[in-house]
Amino acid sequence: MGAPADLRAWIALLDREGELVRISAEVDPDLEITEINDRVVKSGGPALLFENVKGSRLPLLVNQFGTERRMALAFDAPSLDDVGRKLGDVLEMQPPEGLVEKVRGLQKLKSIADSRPKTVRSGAVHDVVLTGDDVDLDLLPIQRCWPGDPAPFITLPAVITHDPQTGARNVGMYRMQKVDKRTTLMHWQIHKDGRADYLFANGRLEVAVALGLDPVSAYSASAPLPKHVDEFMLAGFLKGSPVELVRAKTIAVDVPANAEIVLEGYVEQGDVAPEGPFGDHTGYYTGVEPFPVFHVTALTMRRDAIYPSIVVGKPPQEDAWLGKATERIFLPAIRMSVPELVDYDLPVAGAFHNCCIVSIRKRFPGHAQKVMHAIWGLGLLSLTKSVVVVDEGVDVHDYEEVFFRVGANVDPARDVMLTEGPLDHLDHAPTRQFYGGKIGIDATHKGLEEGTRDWPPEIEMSDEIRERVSSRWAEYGIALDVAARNGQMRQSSATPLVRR
Ligand SMILES: Cc1cc2nc3c(=O)[nH]c(=O)nc-3n(C[C@H](O)[C@H](O)[C@H](O)COP(=O)(O)O)c2cc1C
Ligand SMILES: [Mn+2]
Repeated sequence: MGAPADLRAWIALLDREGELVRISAEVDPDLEITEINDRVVKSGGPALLFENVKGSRLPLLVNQFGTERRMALAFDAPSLDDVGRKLGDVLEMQPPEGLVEKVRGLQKLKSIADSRPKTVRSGAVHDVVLTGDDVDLDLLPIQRCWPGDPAPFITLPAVITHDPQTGARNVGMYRMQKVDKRTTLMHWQIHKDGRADYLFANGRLEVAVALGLDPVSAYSASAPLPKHVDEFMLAGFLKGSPVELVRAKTIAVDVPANAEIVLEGYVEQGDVAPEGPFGDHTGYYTGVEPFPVFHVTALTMRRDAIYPSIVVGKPPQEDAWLGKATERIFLPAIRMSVPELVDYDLPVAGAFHNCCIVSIRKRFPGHAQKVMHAIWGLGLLSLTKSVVVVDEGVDVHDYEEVFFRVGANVDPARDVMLTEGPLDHLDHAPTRQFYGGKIGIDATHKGLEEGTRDWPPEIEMSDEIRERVSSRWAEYGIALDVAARNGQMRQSSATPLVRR
């Protein structure tokens, strides 16, 4: 079947799977949709297609990614870990031995070849083309998400730029505050590739913004790839078919041919305006800062275009699942440089940059500290504020178990490392923006090798007794809800989101 080819195929799939509700009652994009969506997201409810949004003829789709099931469905995969394995298979490709392996190797090479975006001559995104004075962002049902937001924000865009020096494409997801009919702001944070393209520009930088993509392409805009890697290539690879691009109408940038909506335009060096405040994924309002002004030169759309939106706020929100997809998909890539890493978890409540729990195969004294430093040196993970390291065999997704290890295995005077480094653009806690303290907690076992006392053995029942009790269980006549027994100690607000 394959991953959905465009937003419409995705909506049809969601519908068939009972994962979509159409709402015909008129709703206000000013705050009302946020409150409706918030209740649905928090109860694990369906994607919402609002067909009658006040002030616009376009329907609005929200919560398309709001559960683990829908996120896996988007990739046409049984689970997010399967998507990660697909990438891992290619990263860890070895010279094939024997015919079967050679054929399998060729299939992998084909999947890499397919990942290259393909240029096509025309696309449905150009059904409607508005340029110059006809450009009117008021046509779109842009949400104002939270009471403290000063304006509506476009929240689920794929922003396409090219590196002025190398020509390499970059696609990123950055919120865009609406200023007027033909202008928005572009919230490029300082650590992001999109920002770097802008800073390299000598004067003007052309920018295209695609709205309403197939779910894998939309996801890929949020993926933390190295700067020189095109996010649409990742999308093509994960979809198993190339992203189809068509030349934009007013700028020299290619845009997804089947996007619902595209905004074409430019930003210019020195042309900035105050952005925010914005009710952010940190759970707080991000303050006002200057950001580049995006001038829209064309608005193109499919006939009966559908506008996509997402609401961030106090976690958990829909973006939790975009983050969890990244966590799972990038595990094999992280293992390429940190092979001792068994698994990791970025708790949703930690807004992704606040906390990272890793389990490692510990081999030598200081190994946990090595891995902390590796995390603090890896791509956007480098912004992580706290790293907790546990031994292999500890389930990093089980926060009760992690808490148990931290409590039991840590001598705070010995196992807590405080250091400093770059912090997330949105982190309001450090005294200085962008830079501050980091904490590493080594909750692995220690022992004589690391200069501590002998480490005691953990309590485990013997296999023999376990098996005996299992086989005799009926005899005892004790009725037990097995799920409850296993889960009893773990039921808390910290129940992990990803269960495998
Ligand atoms: C819903 C959502 C909204 C986001 N908003 C922003 C934003 O406003 N500014 C930003 O710099 N990153 C934002 N991000 C994170 C970036 O999309 C992400 O870091 C991506 O890797 C950036 O791509 P780049 O490194 O190619 O620039 C957002 C992510 C999601 C899922
Ligand atoms: Mn990038």
